[in-house]
Amino acid sequence: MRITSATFLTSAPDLESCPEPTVPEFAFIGRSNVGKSSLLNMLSGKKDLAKVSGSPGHTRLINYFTMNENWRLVDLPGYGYAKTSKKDREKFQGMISEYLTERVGLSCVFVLIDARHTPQQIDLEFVQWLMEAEVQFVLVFTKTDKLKNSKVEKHMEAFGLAMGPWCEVLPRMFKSSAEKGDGRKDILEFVGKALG
Ligand SMILES: Nc1nc2c(ncn2[C@@H]2O[C@H](COP(=O)(O)OP(=O)(O)OP(=O)(O)O)[C@@H](O)[C@H]2O)c(=O)[nH]1
Ligand SMILES: [Mg+2]
Repeated sequence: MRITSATFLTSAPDLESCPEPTVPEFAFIGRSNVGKSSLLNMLSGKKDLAKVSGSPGHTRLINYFTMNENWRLVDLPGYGYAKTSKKDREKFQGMISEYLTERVGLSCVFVLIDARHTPQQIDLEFVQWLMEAEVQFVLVFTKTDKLKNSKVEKHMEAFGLAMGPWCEVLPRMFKSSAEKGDGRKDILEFVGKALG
């Protein structure tokens, strides 16, 4: 799929404030700092579309972007940001889980995982929760430019193995580098197919 236009649409503090679900949407989620906003910019071909930040925990809202005028990318707040208060964390968790389970028009969730690490409990728990909630998702292993491909493959395989006990059919897995543009073609092709 070629991206011919990508624009910021709106930011919503909760599900209720999200725009009318007139076109299918794809949401990015993952730990704070995993590279959600960077991947969104890489896919859109506009490097300043979503705000990228050196300090984690910046995206606090459900940020909507319109792509090619017929689908949307949604940048969700990151989970697992240690410096947030317990109350704030619970508020976010409630807001995110409501969005993920109830949003009409949500086609697929991209769960971003930092390719540099062995499987992390927080990511596994989140993915298990998505399975139980029957939310459609795929995995994207980010920042692959930062390590050897053999290591990336090893971490992806380990993640799949860790999911084994509660997951019969493994989800689709992508690799990405916002730095190098790797994964762009595959992810956009996947979206194109989902749009039908
Ligand atoms: N080398 C490299 N750095 C990346 C890549 N993706 C993101 N980064 C860097 O990682 C940091 C965090 O990126 P963001 O895109 O802001 O991450 P985020 O998941 O949106 O973070 P929050 O909104 O705070 O949850 C920034 O310094 C990015 O430049 C990548 O593919 N390669
Ligand atoms: Mg962000």
